[in-house]
Amino acid sequence: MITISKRKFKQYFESKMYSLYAQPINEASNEQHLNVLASVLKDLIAKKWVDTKIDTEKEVYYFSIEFLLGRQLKSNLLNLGVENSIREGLKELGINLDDLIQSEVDPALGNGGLGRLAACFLDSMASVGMSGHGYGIRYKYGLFKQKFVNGCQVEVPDNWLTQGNYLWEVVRPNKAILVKFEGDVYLEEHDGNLKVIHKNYIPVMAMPYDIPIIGYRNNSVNTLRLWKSEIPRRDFGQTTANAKNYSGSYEEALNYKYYTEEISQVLYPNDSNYAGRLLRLKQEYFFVSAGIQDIYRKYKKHKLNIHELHKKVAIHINDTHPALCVPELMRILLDIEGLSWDEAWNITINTISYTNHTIMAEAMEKWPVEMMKKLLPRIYMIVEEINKRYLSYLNSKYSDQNKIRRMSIINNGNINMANLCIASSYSVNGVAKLHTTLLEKEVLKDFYDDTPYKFNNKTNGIAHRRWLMSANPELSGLITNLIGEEWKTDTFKLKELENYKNDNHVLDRLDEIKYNNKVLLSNYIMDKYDIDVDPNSIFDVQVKRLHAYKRQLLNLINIMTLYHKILDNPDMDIEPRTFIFGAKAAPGYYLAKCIIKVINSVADLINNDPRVRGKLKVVFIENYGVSLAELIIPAANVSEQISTTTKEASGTSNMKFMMNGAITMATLDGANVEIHELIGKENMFLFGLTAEEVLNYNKNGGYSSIDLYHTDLGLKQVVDDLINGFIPNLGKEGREVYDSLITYNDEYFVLRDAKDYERAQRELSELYKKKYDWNRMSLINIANSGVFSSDRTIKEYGRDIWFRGCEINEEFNKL
Ligand code: GL4
Repeated sequence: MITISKRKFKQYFESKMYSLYAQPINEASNEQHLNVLASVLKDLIAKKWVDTKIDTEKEVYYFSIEFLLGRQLKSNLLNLGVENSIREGLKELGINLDDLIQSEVDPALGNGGLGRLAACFLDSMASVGMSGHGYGIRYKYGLFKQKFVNGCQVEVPDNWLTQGNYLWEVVRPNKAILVKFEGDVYLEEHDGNLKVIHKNYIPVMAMPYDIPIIGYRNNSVNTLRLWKSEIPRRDFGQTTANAKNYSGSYEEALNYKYYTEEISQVLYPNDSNYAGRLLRLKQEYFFVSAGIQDIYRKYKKHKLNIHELHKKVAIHINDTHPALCVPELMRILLDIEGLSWDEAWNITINTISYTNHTIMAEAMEKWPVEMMKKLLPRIYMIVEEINKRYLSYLNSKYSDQNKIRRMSIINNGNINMANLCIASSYSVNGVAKLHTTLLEKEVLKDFYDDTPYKFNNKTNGIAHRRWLMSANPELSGLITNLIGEEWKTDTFKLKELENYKNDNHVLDRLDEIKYNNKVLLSNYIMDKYDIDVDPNSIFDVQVKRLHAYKRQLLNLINIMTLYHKILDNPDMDIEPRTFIFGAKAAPGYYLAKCIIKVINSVADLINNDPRVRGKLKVVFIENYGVSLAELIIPAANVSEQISTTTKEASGTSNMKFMMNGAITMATLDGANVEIHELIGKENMFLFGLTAEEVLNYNKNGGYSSIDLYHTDLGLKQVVDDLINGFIPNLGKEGREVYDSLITYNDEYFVLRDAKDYERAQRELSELYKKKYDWNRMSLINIANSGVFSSDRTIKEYGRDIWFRGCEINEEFNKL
């Protein structure tokens, strides 16, 4: 927490304006105002933004190839507690703070849930006072911007660094690090000792850009360090003596420049899908090597004992993308520190912990041996040695050769990165109860049986400061009026809201706040798309990546069914609904793109049909991301969490919606299971196959979608609509979607669950008519959402993983 008076702030702002731009405030652009404000705030926190606490505390390093931060200004002001004085000060200078907040870029350095989770964790680590820092990549281009052209997704590059630099970053050239690719590795004798020599490598410079992560009113400022890849500068301190020799030709110089800069050029736009590209492997090693070397350098600078690294440092790998932390740490301990293999291994395995985020086979990273050998010769040698020793351990314990093959790190010419992570870490966690159970009982059963003590669950969470306090100020205000301020630092206190569940004044107020948020979203939709949506209709929202398993298609089939029903029965009594979608498809994911086109075509059909006016609307909001989520989620009545059971590891938007009072329509998948445990089936809408049923079907080759299609005529009608011209403007995309359901036997059980979904939707619609019952349910949802604060999640990581058995950080051991 910092304090600054309005008067002081104004002086500061003015002099900063002069020092940065040499011009008066009233001549500066909005962009300049924003730069000046960020610069003033950075000055204010500078003293607290200390480099390291490694001397006094164990430090956590969270490695993630994605950090989906969202805009920072509002959240920084909130956490610092200076929003009011600054708002007032700016007003007197003729500047509107909200304009500045809205004009900030939204750094999209992640795809979806996994990257956003990493950002929530940073916020929580700082806010609970943990010394925990992020390491990632400063992509020049973030996730593409999505535009619809004739209903189809078109990707536009996200050139977010238009001004060259990011508002909140500080570049630290004195801390640049050398990362080595390719080359030859061999052993040489030096004074009777064998030394590993790496020659002819390609040197790449990793330049650190630091972003401050400000804790909530607690004086903590942690760091997110993002690395940019560059050609080594002339004054670069580290030696490149053994590097590859370049002839000096112009062309070669250009190629080399390109080689280095390409690495941090662009974020891979896939969510839950592994593409196996060489450049991606370069990215992974690049940021891992820079980060591990950075930790090591800091450690040495503070003259700490290398034999005790694991007592001072916790390294967490967010999915397998940073798995090379294992061989990289081994490399440093072996080749630079000269430790024995056994000691290096002991330190490594006690330093590294790993989170698994998906059980979908197509997301599992498997790098070809040949690719890794060439790109990272020394790293590959270490992986090979780890595997050799691991196999000899397995062989000493088991005789089942199939089992050993499944557990092997290297198999069939590929390196299985999940296996490497599990074998080399002291903790493996899933991200929700069902997901962890599936890991233990199905997907990673061999490993669980072997080392059950490594496995644990950490149900995901969300930063309630961003997703409730900042995104929904009116609701936050009501909560504070009712139960006081304490919930802001202890979200379990939200439970006290249940005392008001029969208080009609409170329920009315809740209704009014939801309505106001719906008006804000309606205005946005009107401005952007010229579609008039009624804030009195049910806002039924599905926003997330577009993926077959998330089943936007199931939602669409229900909309079509409803549409036909109204056409057949124009006097039908129906609660008016606005169905809202937001979703990006990976550019190479053809079926997902077809689904987007189908939804857009159906939206056109319905929105322009006077027969359903005032009853049905469908809106697909372009370019869904963090900033839009902050507008959409507080305005939702219904939260669609309808993935095929077993497929969504956790989901996190389900938690955000719940905290904002939406009612969840769900399968018992991911963290919906925990939501259900908290509030019971009477406070949400459940439907669909159970996990057991899905697993059984999968073991027996699925169900027959074509049989169902022929027996359920209602379903047949909407499926046929995809190909019979009923939906205007739809060509091959309709056929593709049809085939996924009928020809390819509906892998995700869309048709199988459609009837039950329709039933649950009907019940929901009935409930909405009873205003107080609906709002009571909404209140109960908010009251029970406290457990989903990522503060809770982070404290559990601290207690069970990072600080386990560690005398320092008493606070986390107490929990
Ligand atoms: C994901 C899961 O799909 C998602 O359910 C989960 O909430 C998220 C964070 O744990 O991780 N895994 C991958 S891969 N992408 C995700 O969003």
